[in-house]
Amino acid sequence: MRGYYFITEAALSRAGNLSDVTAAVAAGVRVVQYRQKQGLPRDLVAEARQLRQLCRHIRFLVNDRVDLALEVGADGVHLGQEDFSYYKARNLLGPDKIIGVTVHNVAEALAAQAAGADYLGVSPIFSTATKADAGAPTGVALLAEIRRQVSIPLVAIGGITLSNAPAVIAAGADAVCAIAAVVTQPEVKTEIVKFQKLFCGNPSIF
Ligand code: TZP
Ligand code: MG
Repeated sequence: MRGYYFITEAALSRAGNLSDVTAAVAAGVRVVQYRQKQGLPRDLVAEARQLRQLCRHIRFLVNDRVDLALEVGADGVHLGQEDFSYYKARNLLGPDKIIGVTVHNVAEALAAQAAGADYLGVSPIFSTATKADAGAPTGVALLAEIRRQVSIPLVAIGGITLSNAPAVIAAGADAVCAIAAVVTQPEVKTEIVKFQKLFCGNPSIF
């Protein structure tokens, strides 16, 4: 599991989620997370279905919404600490779906791994304006400490740019997500490819 992890962000996107996800797939990402906090349920289902189709050959995860993930046949969900409980999600999704959990410290990381999470999102590594309630930055030192203490894959997120991503990867991130640095740019595919190149060998996730 190494490479760029794509998360949609319609509020910042220049071209919209469908265009961005098409670009991400063309750039060779192996996982896309649909993160959409606002909208009518029927609109979310319709968009998630389209994205699921675009991501039919790669992993497609849904942020927060276990119901939406089930409805569109997603490969799994990504849950924050205040979201749906891991155990309830696992019961609803079954043993084979992917469940990622956001963690902010070592204790949360150990708890999520012990519960059975498939990967951890460590966030925010640096300060970010993209998520208002992201909390205090962990820095790369805490990422490295989490890397020492857990064995499941780590996805680093929050304030990551092409300049600081090498330090994040060196600290032990298996994958990085950089929302603003990618979806605000005119060529989303080109930007993602730049991140993919930071990973030695064949970038792949899961
Ligand atoms: N979760 C933790 S930080 C964050 C999310 C979704 C936003 C990251 O956005 P950016 O623009 O890469 O800092
Ligand atoms: Mg959440």
